[in-house]
Amino acid sequence: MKQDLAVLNEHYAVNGQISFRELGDGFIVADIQNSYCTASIALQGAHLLSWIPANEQPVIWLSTDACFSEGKAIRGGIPVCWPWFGTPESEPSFPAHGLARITRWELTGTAQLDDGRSRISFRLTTTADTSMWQHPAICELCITLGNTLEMALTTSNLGTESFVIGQALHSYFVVGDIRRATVHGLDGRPYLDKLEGFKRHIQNGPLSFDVETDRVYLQTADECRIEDRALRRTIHIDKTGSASTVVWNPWREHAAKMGNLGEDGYLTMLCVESANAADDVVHIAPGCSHTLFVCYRITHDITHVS
Ligand code: TA6
Repeated sequence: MKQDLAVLNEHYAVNGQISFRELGDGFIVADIQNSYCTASIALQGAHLLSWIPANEQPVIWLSTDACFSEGKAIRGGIPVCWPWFGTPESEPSFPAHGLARITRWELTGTAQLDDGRSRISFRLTTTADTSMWQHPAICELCITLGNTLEMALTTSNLGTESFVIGQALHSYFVVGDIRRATVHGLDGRPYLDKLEGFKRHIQNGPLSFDVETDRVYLQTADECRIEDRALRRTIHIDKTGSASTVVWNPWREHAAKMGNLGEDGYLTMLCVESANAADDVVHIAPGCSHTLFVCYRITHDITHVS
């Protein structure tokens, strides 16, 4: 059954917690509100657009210049990069970060949990005939929304041959001022610096930001923290099933070239992406599956606000 607005609101709305609306020309969004948070998720890409815990500033950044039209990547939120990260060397014409984020997913479930949190799940099915990715597979995203945000991205191989995926939850986080934010949890980890032709380095201490930064950290399963001295909060990024962490801020010049980050948008966003990219891509055998899981939460424990 085609999942149009009427079908979605009839079969998947949850009274007072989950409803659906159109952002124009068939671009459908789920709105979630419960005692812990409000959120919005586009059916294209199962793309989370916002998450605002109660009594908290927005946690997920969305460009004021983001556009919502079928088949076009959305600037901000949490793009699901799948089944490749970046652009495949062998297929430079393929869309950056995969086909999942520019494809409409099927809604598979909505629920209000006993603890009052909301849960919503989506599925993307590929076959031997899928353009750019001829593998029978199912990619599922289960999102649980409360005063924490949990996302489980599961890939199942339905075919008879192994395949390799690159993937990321390409999360754009809100910071009060990128110049007063630091990322902790990557000290000592190897990383590929995209701005130096993916030259390999080792991270020394926390990351601070005063220039364009675009790095793929490898072999790291560790929790990351964004310490935001401007908003006097810490965003905690826990993960499992992810060996890479990507850190990106375009800074002024690149942001201006990209043209859709809004006026000085780069100053209030920071991507810390839980991924499997570069050396860390995932091999999935027939009949097997893999899950990348993240949990985001906020604490207010920053004392030094220099
Ligand atoms: O995740 C970092 C990155 O790969 C950067 O190199 C930059 O291209 C960013 O993603 C934005 O990608 P997008 O395809 O969303 O414009």
